[in-house]
Amino acid sequence: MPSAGQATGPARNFGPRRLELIRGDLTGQQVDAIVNAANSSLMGGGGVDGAIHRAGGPAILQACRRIVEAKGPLPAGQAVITVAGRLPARHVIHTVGPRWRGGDGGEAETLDRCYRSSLALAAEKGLSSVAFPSISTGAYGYPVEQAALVAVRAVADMLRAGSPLRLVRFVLFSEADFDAYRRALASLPD
Ligand code: AR6
Repeated sequence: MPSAGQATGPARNFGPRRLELIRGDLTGQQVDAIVNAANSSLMGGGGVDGAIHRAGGPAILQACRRIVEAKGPLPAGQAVITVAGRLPARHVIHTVGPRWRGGDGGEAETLDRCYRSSLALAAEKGLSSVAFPSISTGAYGYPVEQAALVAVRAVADMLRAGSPLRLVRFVLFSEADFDAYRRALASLPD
C-alpha cells in the first residue's frame, strides 16, 4: 500500500496541499486518519465499515461504544474520531453519509458536510494526512457520478481555504468509482 508521501495517481496541488486519487483498499492506508462511511449507531456494518472493524479489531468498536454512550447516535453529516486498533492508520474518523432518496432531501448538503466535518476534525487534532472512501455510494445508494463531484469539490474547497492538512487521498474500490472521481477532479476549475 502506498505511504502518505508517494505520488500515486491523478492529483491536484493547492499550494503545499495535495488532493489525490488511487484505486485500492482504504484499510491498508498509512495515513494519520482514514475516514469510515459509518451508520449512526457506530456499531459497525457492511461495506467499508465492516472492513475497517474487521481489520482494526475490537479497540475501534470499544471506542465507538463509549462515544455513543456519551453523546448518543451520530447524526448524518457529523464526524467523530477514534483509535485505529491494528490498522496502519493512526486514527479512524467516523462519519455518516446521507441515504440517497432521489436527491431532493438535502443529500448533497449532508454529503458535503461529511467531508468538511471530517477534515475540520482532522485539522483540530493536528493531523496532516487523511484518506476517504466514496461515502454513501455503496449501501446508501448515492449515484457515484454526483457523489464524486460533491466529494472532490468539498475537499478542494477546504484545501484552497488553507486547511492545515497536507494530503487528502480518495481511495476508490472499483474502477467505475475511480473513473467517476477522476472525471470530477478534472472538472475542478484551476
Ligand atoms: N476500501 C475502500 N472502499 C471500499 C472498501 C474498502 N475496503 N469496501 C467498500 N468500499 P459502503 P455507504 C467502497 O456501502 O454507502 C455500511 O453497512 C464501496 O465500494 O461501505 O456510505 C455502514 O455501516 C463504496 O464505493 O458505505 C452503513 O450502514 C463505498 O466504499 C452503510 O454501509 C461506500 O460504500 C453506509 O453506506
